[in-house]
Amino acid sequence: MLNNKVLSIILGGGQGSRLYPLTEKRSKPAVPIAGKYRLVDIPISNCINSSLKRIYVLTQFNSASLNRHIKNTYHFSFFSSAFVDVLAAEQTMKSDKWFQGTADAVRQSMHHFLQHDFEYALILSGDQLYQMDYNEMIEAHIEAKADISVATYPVNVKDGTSFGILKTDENNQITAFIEKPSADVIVDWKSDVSEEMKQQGREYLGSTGIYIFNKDLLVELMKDEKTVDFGKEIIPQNIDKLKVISYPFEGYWTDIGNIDSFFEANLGLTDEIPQFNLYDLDNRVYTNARILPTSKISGTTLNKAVIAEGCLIHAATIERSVIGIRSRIGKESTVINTYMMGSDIYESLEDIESEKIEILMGIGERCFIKNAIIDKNCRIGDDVRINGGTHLEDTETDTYVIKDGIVVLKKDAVIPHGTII
Ligand code: ADQ
Ligand code: ADP
Repeated sequence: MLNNKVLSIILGGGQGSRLYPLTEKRSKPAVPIAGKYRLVDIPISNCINSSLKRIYVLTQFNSASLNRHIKNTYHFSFFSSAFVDVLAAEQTMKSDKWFQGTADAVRQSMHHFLQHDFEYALILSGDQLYQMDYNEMIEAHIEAKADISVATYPVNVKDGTSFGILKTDENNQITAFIEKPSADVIVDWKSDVSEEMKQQGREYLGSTGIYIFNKDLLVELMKDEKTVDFGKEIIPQNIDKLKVISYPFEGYWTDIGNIDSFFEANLGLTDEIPQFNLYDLDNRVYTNARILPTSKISGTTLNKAVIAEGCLIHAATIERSVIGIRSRIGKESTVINTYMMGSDIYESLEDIESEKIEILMGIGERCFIKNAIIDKNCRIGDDVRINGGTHLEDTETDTYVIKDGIVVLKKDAVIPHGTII
């Protein structure tokens, strides 16, 4: 049983600045995705589906919503050794600093890990969308008698500059590694990839940031307090000294660490056959079971719409959009290319009828919303027009941010009737 040998450590998020403003009021692992899940559900579900059930989530700051989510979602039998625990950066006598980087986060939590029996540490990122059976990677690691394994994924030249890029020998041993090479440097880092990958222009082997370390080695490496990051330091500094193996992964895998990739990964779920399969019952994605009523939709033309539970929809049209839990959308509104995260509560009928609430939670009537991310609990008035696109410049106001043409409404934002963005 690998579960007894493996401890899973999820790097839940540093500052989360690339996902700002979604991380303005919550820690990154708690960012809602796909209408009803949170980012952290992806790696945790992968662990559970791989029967690895001793899981730590490391995060820079501890938001109430993250703790609540983990506590409400992941219940294991009283008699099992399974757990999902959140470790937030702590200030101890030994360290008065927050996590400096990924390796530093692991170092600072080492005393928690060492309370468990394990032979391998599986280190995962918290901001990626993929389904992977980690057992296969662990078995490959054991078979190769590796010290460290890195899961790799072929990427194109444009994406390559935001990855660790590596080269391997015929035994998949990593012979060279460079963290986030610049555009002029990366061209020298091509690998001999399959014909299919070549045709897609994916000729560079990128690190997914998914690592396996032998425990004793990890303990040893963590003693050097000067090294704070896996991608920048630990991996490149050790490929000459240790057996560092590449585990090629060819399933669907995508980084969702910035607004653009987060947006595309969510909207990708509306494709006829999405690359990320939420409907595979052998590989479930777990989340908080909220026991919500069904969604009620009236007078709406739906095309490529993914709609979560508990919504009340009267829109005219919803196209290529993901509509999250408890969303309310008013009459004659049009929603295109949008990820609406939904709401935490319903407003009561009495409140709505008493007209005490000037702008109801959700989207009002006769709105037009395109190329937007609407965070939780936003109130969008009637006749609002949000037309995102690359014609808009990056900017920030109290209620929204525009990044790469995507209009991101901040959590709890109130957008007055008739606003045009
Ligand atoms: P990045 O994703 O840029 O590159 P980084 O920002 O260090 O690396 O984040 C890795 C993961 O750790 C993310 O999930 C992040 O949220 C989390 N994280 C970062 N700092 C943290 C901290 N102090 N505490 C807890 N969690 C933290 C890395 C590798 C590259 C690789 C890409 C693949 O360095 O080599 O190609 O991942 O996405
Ligand atoms: P996030 O923004 O990450 O979704 P929250 O801290 O708002 O995080 O947490 C969402 C959870 O908080 C929901 O599960 C909901 O039950 C609860 N919640 C939020 N606001 C309220 C409220 N006004 N009354 C009751 N519960 C709330």
